Amino acid sequence: MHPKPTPQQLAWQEAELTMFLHFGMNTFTDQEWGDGAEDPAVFNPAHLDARQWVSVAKECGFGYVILTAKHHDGFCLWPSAHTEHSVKNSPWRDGKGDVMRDFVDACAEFDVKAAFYLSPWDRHEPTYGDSPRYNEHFRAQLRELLTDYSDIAEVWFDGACAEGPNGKRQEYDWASYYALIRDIQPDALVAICGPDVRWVGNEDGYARETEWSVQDASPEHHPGASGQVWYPAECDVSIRPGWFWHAAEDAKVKTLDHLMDIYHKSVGRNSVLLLNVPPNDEGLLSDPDVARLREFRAEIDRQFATDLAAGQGAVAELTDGSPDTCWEPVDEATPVSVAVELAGARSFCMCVLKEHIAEGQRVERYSLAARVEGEWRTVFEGTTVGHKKIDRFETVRADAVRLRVEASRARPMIQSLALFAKA
Ligand code: FUL
Repeated sequence: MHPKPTPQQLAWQEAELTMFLHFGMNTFTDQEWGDGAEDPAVFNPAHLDARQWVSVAKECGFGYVILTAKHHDGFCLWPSAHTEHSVKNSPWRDGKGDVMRDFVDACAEFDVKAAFYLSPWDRHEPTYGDSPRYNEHFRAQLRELLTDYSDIAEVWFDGACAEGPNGKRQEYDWASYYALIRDIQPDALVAICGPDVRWVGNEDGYARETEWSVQDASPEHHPGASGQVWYPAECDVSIRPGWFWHAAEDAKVKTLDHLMDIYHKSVGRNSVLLLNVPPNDEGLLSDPDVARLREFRAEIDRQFATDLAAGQGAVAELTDGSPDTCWEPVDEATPVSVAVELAGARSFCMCVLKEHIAEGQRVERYSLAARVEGEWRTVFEGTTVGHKKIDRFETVRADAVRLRVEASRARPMIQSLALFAKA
């Protein structure tokens, strides 16, 4: 009755941060969208080091990394047997290199989940637009990737679609792509044009204030399903203006404040943040990007270093920091509230709430109050909570905080309530 996440969806959500690596032909041609006529000879990243990409991702707290195995220009970062348009015809490592292999090996070494982006829109492939034939070609590439590279945690499809050389619009056979993925690597999530992860609807990195992981099944992406499904949001955004690296954008890496705003409005709004950090034409993440990522990690750690509610109050389930316990009121009626008494007056300006989403998402509306010199003062009113909700308000000095669930789709299950001062 209440849709719940699969173990794979839950693990993905708990990781909170995914890194996107847009890398390929465009990195060398200074383009965002190649037309497929590019010469493989221009692909030559002299110092390519996938271990650098993944070690930086790991160090900065990203649990998943997605590589663009093939972008719209059709150039494959692995030596596909189904096209000549790939690394095998590039001068890089004398045509013996395989970016995908280096990437998955680095992910295994650093214990980060490996994922790939495979563009259905292919501007190089001659069969594109000849729908059944291209679907077969696309499935062959998918099969190749899923068979030759193990432990793929996520396959990311965007929806770009166009006419092929025959002037006909390609019709993607999504259901057959999903069936193939489920068959070969059943634990892989299928994202965006797929049933497991939902695009939030913009490329700015921002979720809505109200963000439900429970959604109506989409006829296209949930073939055979009806009613509601677990379909959590992902916010994709690039650390630079473009998705691919361009020398001219080395000075346009987003500021720390901008990234923190994105973090609060994505991870802090029940979504996963998919942050793109594009390797450069040497095959490395650039210094300004790496420096900003480290600042980003340090700032998250600083803002959420000390939970002033940890271990406080009589309702231990709420403040014990355990993902396995939660506060659940005895009866289902709302409004219902719970208070956390602090050992004394504390100043705080952020509250982090988490629902026990293993059992679904329930809270529809809530308010937070702080007891200031004996009087309860409302400091925040919100709607959905989900995996994590970060609320910011004017600093108050209070000796208790109260969560009141005003409306809920079922008995609320609140996993934690945490309080933070502005670091
Ligand atoms: C879009 C693509 O057209 C962009 O180039 C980029 O890959 C973005 C993440 O998805 O659909």
